[in-house]
Amino acid sequence: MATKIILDCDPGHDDAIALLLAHGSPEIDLVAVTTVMGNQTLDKVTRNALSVARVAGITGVPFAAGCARPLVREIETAPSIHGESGLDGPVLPEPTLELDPRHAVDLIIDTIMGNEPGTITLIPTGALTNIALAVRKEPRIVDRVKEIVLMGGGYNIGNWSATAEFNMVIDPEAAHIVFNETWPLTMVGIDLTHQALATPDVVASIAALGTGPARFVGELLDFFGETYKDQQGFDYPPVHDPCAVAFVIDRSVMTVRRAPLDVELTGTLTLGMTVADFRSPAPVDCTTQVAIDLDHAKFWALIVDALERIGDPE
Ligand SMILES: [Ca+2]
Repeated sequence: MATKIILDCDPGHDDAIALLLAHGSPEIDLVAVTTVMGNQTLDKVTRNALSVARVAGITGVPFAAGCARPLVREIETAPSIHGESGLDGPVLPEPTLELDPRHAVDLIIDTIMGNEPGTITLIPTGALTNIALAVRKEPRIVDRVKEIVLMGGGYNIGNWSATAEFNMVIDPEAAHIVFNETWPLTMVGIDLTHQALATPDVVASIAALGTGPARFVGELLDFFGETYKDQQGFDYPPVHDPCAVAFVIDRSVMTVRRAPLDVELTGTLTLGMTVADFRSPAPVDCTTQVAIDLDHAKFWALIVDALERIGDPE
């Protein structure tokens, strides 16, 4: 049976590919999409999510907008990586889906509480603001979700600062709330996602599909590749967010290690740094784990397969 997921995202080039991967994979039943400020303002990332829905041919799935700023801090966006629109590169089609009238936090709660216990997987690929507010508003979701598989953080490296990853450092208080609940949680951080490089062979196999959505992904990767080269010194762009979706599709796409997790809230050099305690053995009550090694070929095969299944919706 397909796994029901809520994708909580801030599209974002890699979020867009995560959405396409979720929609095109038979192992996934996409039941809701929620947005949060991050890569760009809430209005922009929400419009981007709806544009990607049109590209992918997604219908009948509620999309809801969430938090327009972090819990405590001022909003910080990433135009240097994602451009002024948040999804620069391809022409973004006019959305055809109507936005759900509910706030993302309420759509998340309604979806988790309205489904059988242990059936909804949360996949956050942006700041954890919506998830933190949802668990404060309805604490019963902790025992009710199947698991959380999030993209963010890292146990060795940072990207937005020397020690912190973007999704974590823009709302560390939200991350603190999410990491300190007892739900099963997998952190797919940049130690892992920096292995998910869109290498020339990958780009060629996507281009060979020849469909509209494949061209869209190619244009996303062109822009993302340029900014990652200029801003972060990468030869090829690391495509972070689909890694979390891939893990839900196929556990064997990466190795993981159990470890207690937390996030730094007060450091002057380490604000937003995620800390995984790798001392052995992990406590018996530890419900968190971190992603270690990616199977690059298997990961990209999932994305190519999903795009192939999506075909040409328009
Ligand atoms: Ca994202």
